[in-house]
Amino acid sequence: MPKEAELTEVPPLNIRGFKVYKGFLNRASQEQLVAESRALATEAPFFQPTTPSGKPMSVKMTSAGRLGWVTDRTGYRYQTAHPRGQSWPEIPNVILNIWSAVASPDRLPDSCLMNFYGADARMGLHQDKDEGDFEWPVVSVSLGDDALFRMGNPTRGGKTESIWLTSGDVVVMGGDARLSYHGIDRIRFQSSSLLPKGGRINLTLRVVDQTS
Ligand code: MD6
Ligand code: FE
Repeated sequence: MPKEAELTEVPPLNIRGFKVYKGFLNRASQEQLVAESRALATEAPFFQPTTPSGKPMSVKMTSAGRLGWVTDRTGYRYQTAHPRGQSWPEIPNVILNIWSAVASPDRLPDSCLMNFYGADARMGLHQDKDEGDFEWPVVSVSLGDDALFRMGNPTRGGKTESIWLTSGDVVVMGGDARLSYHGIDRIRFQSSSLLPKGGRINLTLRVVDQTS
């Protein structure tokens, strides 16, 4: 298990259930995850999602696991097939091991969403609420360029606080933070040498189906 770092408490973000493990993955583990991500993208190519209103998102997206998250004119949802029709690849064990270490080995995630951020990509404030079960956290892994992560509240509006996520950081949003609004304002393009051409990969792990 690539656990190299202790939990770093992030003092300004004193929200129960929100945890940032700074530097959870060392360089070798990050490189391994990049290789796994490339293999996933070969099987399940990145596509450009559009919001239900028809606006293209600035990130490119694909998934692994039994269920993948998609968005188009029809709406936001999880489905068993890539937009091109094939089933999603399995979630690699190295990614599941991160979940087991920071969430729980008792219930593995159904879905791993992979987002790619180029120079000008961002992610507006959103809640992750298309899952059928909010008892489990959402776990995210940052690879590549630095990203300014903004954390809000369980309802829209109000005060937000921001932190820079860097390559190898792992974020856990559970408990009171599970349905909090959050997003990425911008990345610092080519701030990391992990991806030679620059950019950022974010992997988010989710339990979608209710545990019976
Ligand atoms: C990102 N992250 O880091 C976007 N969601 O690119 C998320 O949307 C996110 O980091 C749920 C839990 C943790 C996250
Ligand atoms: Fe999210």
